[in-house]
Amino acid sequence: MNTSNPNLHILLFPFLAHGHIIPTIDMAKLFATRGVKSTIVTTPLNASLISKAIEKSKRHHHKVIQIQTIEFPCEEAGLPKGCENMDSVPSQDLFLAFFHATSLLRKPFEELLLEQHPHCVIADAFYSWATDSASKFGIPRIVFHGTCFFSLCASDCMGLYEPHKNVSSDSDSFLVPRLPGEIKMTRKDVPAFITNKENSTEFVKLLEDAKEAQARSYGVVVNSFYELENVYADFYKNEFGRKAWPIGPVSLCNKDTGEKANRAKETTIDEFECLKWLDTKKPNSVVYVSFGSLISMPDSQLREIALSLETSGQHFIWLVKKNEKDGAEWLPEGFEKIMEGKGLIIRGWAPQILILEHQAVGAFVTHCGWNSTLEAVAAGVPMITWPIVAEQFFNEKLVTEVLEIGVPVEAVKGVRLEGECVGCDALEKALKRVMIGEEAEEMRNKVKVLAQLAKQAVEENGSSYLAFNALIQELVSLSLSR
Ligand SMILES: *[C@@H]1O[C@H](CO)[C@@H](O)[C@H](O)[C@H]1NC(C)=O
Ligand SMILES: *[C@@H]1O[C@H](CO)[C@@H](O)[C@H](O)[C@H]1NC(C)=O
Ligand SMILES: *[C@@H]1O[C@H](CO)[C@@H](O)[C@H](O)[C@H]1NC(C)=O
Ligand SMILES: *[C@@H]1O[C@H](CO)[C@@H](O)[C@H](O)[C@H]1NC(C)=O
Ligand SMILES: CC(=O)N[C@H]1CO[C@H](CO)[C@@H](O)[C@@H]1O
Repeated sequence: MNTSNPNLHILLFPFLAHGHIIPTIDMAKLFATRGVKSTIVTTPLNASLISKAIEKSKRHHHKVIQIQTIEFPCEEAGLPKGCENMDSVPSQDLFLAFFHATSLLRKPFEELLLEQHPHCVIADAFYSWATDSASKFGIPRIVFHGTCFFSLCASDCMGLYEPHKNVSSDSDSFLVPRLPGEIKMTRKDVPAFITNKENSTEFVKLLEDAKEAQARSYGVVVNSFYELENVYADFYKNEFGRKAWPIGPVSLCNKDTGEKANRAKETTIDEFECLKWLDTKKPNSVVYVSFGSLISMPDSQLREIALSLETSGQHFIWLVKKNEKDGAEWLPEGFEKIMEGKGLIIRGWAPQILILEHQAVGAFVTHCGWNSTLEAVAAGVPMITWPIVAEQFFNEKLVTEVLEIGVPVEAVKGVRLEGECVGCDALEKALKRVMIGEEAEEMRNKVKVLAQLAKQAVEENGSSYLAFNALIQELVSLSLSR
């Protein structure tokens, strides 16, 4: 390939969960706008909706985005037929079986590499085997991370120094060694995959493998922007000697309402109905509550949340996971009637970006999944943080302590999903802190500034725009030298 402008071809392989597929579609669109061809690898059931999402935005792009499917071994892994997406796994007990199924994708994936011979593979962090698969064919593997630099750094520092072993109780706090910003944690804040290393469950092993494969990969693309966490972006590159490109927020590549609303899944509520409801509300008067698409809350917890929302006196939109919450027995008696006009409960999937961007929305109760956190930043909405698993606890620290654009739900940390449930007053207190008063005003101002910086980052010559160009340039010269 001895031309000055080789026809660069990137193979993108997102993990099979919506929170991972959606930013990958956005990334493919970004490649397309720079004249780079990309192929998204997925399974048959996930493919149709991806193609719909791409179709909607075709007119903005010059280069093709292709989809290649590989069969998903549901039955072989002990999953129900047609369960090709983490979001459709019927019970959390089957998550491991799902991960196991994804490891069986290695062989068909390698066959695809042989057939497609792309110049680069950008595969999700969960596919730890992809580094070796790609290197078999002399292809660089880049890791796509659904998280931020802060949590990558914090997780590495925790893993290296294990400060949680130095304290005698779960409530004693310690500093995360070496990490800039003097970040204090307690053992309860630390994800189980770090504290439970000895007790190596299969899931912990999986995360360890992912980390190890990441260290051997060519580099990492991160859905974040430099101005948001420059200290940690620099720290990650300089202290750990890794290549990394902050190219986000990738969701900002979606220009019009149709694209923003239909993020892969069709929303369960008519987007206009939802926005019309918001139109009747005063600016910054509505709380948006969502814990993401993966985790479902116990009924007792849902009831507590309902009561907190009622007693806080705030207006709200609450997104509840659909499949197991079709009936409303978990709601306090007559709740929806009492809350009529004040609260809107959406079951299933909501046009999250459009909701967050609406001027009526004044705060976001979030599980701190990075996808959602970044969307809140980009929309300029302060957060009430309620992390549930994994690196969400690190993301919380970034939001509440480093950026100071949110407050935590002060409660029995670390056991916020199972076991004891978080009582009404903890959430109610946090809601009031973020919605009312001087501190609320300060947080709102800070996050609005960040929202502006996010938009600038992805515009021509912005930091993410330039990082994306640098990535493409590097891949071009790599492909020439091969
Ligand atoms: C990711 O983004 C979409 C679209 O904006 C949002 O609706 C969804 O809840 C997010 N997914 C997760 C897993 O947080
Ligand atoms: C653990 O505690 C000892 C004694 O206070 C200290 O010297 C050491 O640096 C600590 N280690 C970590 C990883 O925090
Ligand atoms: C190891 O895991 C088991 C099962 O999840 C749990 O009951 C036990 O407490 C764990 N042990 C340690 C030392 O964390
Ligand atoms: C971006 O930078 C290039 C090179 O410095 C310059 O020619 C171009 O006008 C800039 N574009 C914008 C929109 O500022
Ligand atoms: C985004 C997407 O295409 N989601 C689909 C993935 O596959 C599951 C089946 O497991 C479908 O239910 C989703 O709609």
